[in-house]
Amino acid sequence: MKRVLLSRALYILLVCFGALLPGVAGAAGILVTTTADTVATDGACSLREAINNVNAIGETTGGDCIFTTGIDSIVLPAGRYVLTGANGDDANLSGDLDIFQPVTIVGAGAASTVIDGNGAVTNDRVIHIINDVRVSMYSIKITGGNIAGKWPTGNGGGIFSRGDVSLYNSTIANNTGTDGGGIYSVGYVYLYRSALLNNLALNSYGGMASNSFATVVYANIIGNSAELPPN
Ligand SMILES: [Ca+2]
Ligand SMILES: [Ca+2]
Repeated sequence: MKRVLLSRALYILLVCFGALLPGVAGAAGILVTTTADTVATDGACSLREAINNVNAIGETTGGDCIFTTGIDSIVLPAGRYVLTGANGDDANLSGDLDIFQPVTIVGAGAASTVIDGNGAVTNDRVIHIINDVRVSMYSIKITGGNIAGKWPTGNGGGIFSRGDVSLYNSTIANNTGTDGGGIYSVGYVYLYRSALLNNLALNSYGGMASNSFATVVYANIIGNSAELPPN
């Protein structure tokens, strides 16, 4: 009897925990099936195409990526997702990934699921959260963003967010931006068991700059640098 009660308590705990982690348990997700940064009806679902569906709240990929009502997450298997194309658009066409709607992106581990901004080629950051929406990322590494220019164009080498961004078990490493080498956020930032490593600000705030509140729990913030002091 005691074992049954314990099991039921554990089940309830897990259900409650799952409810707190949208996209991780019990929610529908878009499965990315290629590491290539392509937008083409080719039978494969790229990360950029998955984000296009989230942004459109509908299916835009000729059936390559699923989309059904209630989709709230993108599942990103292990691999290196290298971004390509020019910077400068805010429509998720190329360069940085432009996100307009709430979404949870779930990787396989910060050591194995890597989104590489490829800034040496794109001259762009990695992730751009355009609207004031909530974006959560689990078990992902964001690296290789490289963007310069006056505010706000050049800020946030890894992530520029106008929404609420949460990172769980994730790493933001080796990104470069004008202010906020790793992250520049207008909205709230939550870092849980995550790391800001070796990011560079060409101006100020090497690891992270936030105009709002930030909560940092069990984080490693190491090796970030800025070329100018905060003004
Ligand atoms: Ca495709
Ligand atoms: Ca872009």
